[in-house]
Amino acid sequence: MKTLIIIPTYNESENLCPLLGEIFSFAPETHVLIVDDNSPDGTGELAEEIQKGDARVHTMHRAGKLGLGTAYIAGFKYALEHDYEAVLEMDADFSHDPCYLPDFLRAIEDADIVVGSRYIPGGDTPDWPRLRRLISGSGNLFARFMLGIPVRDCTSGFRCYRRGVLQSIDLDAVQSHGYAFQVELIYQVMLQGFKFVEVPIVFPDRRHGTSKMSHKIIFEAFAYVLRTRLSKRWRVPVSATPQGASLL
Ligand SMILES: Nc1nc2c(ncn2[C@@H]2O[C@H](COP(=O)(O)OP(=O)(O)OP(=O)(O)O)[C@@H](O)[C@H]2O)c(=O)[nH]1
Ligand SMILES: [Mg+2]
Repeated sequence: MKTLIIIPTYNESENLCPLLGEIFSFAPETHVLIVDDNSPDGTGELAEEIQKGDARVHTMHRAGKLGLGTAYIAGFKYALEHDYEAVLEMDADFSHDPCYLPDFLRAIEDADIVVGSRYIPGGDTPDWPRLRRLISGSGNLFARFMLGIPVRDCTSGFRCYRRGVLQSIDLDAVQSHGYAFQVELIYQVMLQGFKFVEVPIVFPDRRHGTSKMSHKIIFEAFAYVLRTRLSKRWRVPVSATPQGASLL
């Protein structure tokens, strides 16, 4: 399956080269799109340099820090325009370990969406302090039970979608930017009854650089879940039942 891995970057210059090296060692056939938001540390220029020497690498430059959600939307549109059949989302900081790529590529053969999950047997967040585990774990439960999402890690940003899944979503209508983006997207996808699979991932802390996570991002996710649940248009996703439809 022709696959594109979208990597949004903001100040990831130390991670980029080793990350691409590992990605291509585990998944040599895939292509990568780096969506850089004019990183002050030169990540965009570095991506451009790498692209010159490797036809599998593509770069997209945006004017400034416009957020993770819009970076993914821009990447999805690129993937659809360039006829990719499967599209992966992945962070640049090694929290999403490229060693799992073969699992994703295998699983997408029999599913519409593959989610890398920290909350199924085999998944873990070994480096997180108790408070971070509590925030992420309870945020996940809150989103799942309020909206009726059957996926156990619905804030995970390590995912693979079949092209038809992305085509089924009105990408211009997606509003969220941070973790809420992942929740909004999986809710939209589940509403349509696509077949999903979760594969376990161990999620270590980033290797280099600093986190862009903020209280604002956590609040956005909380507000999205509440707003959606209270909206007249809220309904239980079809995929919550075993009869969920599928592209397959
Ligand atoms: N293009 C773009 N990329 C971003 C933006 N914000 C974050 N990123 C990238 O999105 C990925 C995830 O961001 P992180 O800062 O690692 O956020 P996180 O993984 O939720 O938080 P940590 O676990 O603390 O690392 C990384 O590859 C970042 O470089 C943005 O505004 N624009
Ligand atoms: Mg990270």
